[in-house]
Amino acid sequence: MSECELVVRGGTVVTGVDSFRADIGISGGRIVALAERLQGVTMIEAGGLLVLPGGVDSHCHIEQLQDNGGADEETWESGSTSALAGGTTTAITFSTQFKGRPIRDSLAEYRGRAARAMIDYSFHQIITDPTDAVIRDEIPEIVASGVRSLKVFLTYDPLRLDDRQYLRVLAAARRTGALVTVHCENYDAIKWRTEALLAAGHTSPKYHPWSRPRIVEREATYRAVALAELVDQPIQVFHVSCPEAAEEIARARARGVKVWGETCPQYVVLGADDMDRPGFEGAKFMCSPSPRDAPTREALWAEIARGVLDVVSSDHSGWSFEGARGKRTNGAEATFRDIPNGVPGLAARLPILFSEGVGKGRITLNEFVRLTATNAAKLFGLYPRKGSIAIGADADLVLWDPTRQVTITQALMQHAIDYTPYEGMQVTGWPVSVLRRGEVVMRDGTIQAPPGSGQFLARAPYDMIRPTGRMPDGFDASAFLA
Ligand code: DUC
Ligand code: ZN
Ligand code: ZN
Repeated sequence: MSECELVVRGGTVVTGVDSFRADIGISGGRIVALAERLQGVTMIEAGGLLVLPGGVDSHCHIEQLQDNGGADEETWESGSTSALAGGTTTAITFSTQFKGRPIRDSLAEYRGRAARAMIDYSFHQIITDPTDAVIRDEIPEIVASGVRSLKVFLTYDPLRLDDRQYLRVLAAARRTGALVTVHCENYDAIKWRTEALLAAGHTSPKYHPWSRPRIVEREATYRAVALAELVDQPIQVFHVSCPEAAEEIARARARGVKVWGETCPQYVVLGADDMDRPGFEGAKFMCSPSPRDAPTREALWAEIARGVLDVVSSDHSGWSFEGARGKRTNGAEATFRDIPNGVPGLAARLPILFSEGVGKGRITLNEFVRLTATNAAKLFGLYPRKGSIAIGADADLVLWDPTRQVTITQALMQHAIDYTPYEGMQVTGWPVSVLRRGEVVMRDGTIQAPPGSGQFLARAPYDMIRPTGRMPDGFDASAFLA
């Protein structure tokens, strides 16, 4: 065959199903050959290394717009840098809806900011106010533009939807061919317990998990899934933190409901006890749902291994610790209710999952690839362009040293946030270089991609999220009501 522009030689190629020795030939940013002894104009040696598809992080918050006119501390440049440092080449982030303002305006502003990305990207559109105009006009328009997933919150002021609003979004998604992703916690139960905890003087970060025990997640997960079943609309449950919520997903799947579950590194390695560190330190670990206890973490690994939770995203949502912004935005002594939720984890995602998962025998190497790249690419309509090593796929590759021992530090994360909750954690396995569409964009932690070199990924209709056609009494209410 003709000479390739670039060949990655001598590595062990790992996909979601296979591991094999092959050279990878790349031309025009795509994989054009998988064979022995390929020749390229440029050769990259991968002997002794694993060659993985670039990580696909389908849930992270980067430069997300806020209703006060600001945006997340993590910019597209810092967020891309951190992603590439950790072996992630594609991310799906969030465009927000501000009540009373057209979504198309905030989406356009967000797209403008994302134009500085160095990774490839797509968006979920958050729906906070499903007005008639949003349901009839804006959602179809947004989905047609390639933003083929909607995000809803069943808790959090001022984002949460009530059940009727959630049904409206499900129905609109069904009509337009979008996936709905759901934050599942019970709004009133959390509010009630939070008020009681504060009245009792329990204000420190330690009480954040007390405000939202596992049952509030199970309840909301059950409800989210039941209403999705009623409408016959596929959903993904975000950031599952406990086996009770996973059980609701598994039961629905067994009945043929199209529901998928995601979890994140913080739920398999951090714990509620981290929020009990002295002083304000616990705020560093505060995210919702809350990290739980050791038996829960082990139960989550089991749900990952049996495929109920089939995507591990970062839910990277950074708030710096020092200074008057970030975690202290509502004061240095803010109660757990008023401390912003979220932990940064873009760069740590692959190393933690590899080390704690593959390294400790909880998952296989191919499962690791499925969980960190392939399954998200499939579920969000990016496959096989992303998430695979196959002829025609984008040449997004991670050269991975499975034996390298690293202590995670803030400096290695290369994000804009001023801490990592994983500081000091020992991992085995680390990305040594990253290719994005055939260009070397990271080598030994040094990022070589110019801002603006990332591409927006418009997502076309795809089969995986096609409704089943089954609904109670065969009556499609979504066809009659906007
Ligand atoms: N919880 C979310 O739902 N999103 C961002 C961060 C968090 O903790
Ligand atoms: Zn969420
Ligand atoms: Zn999130």
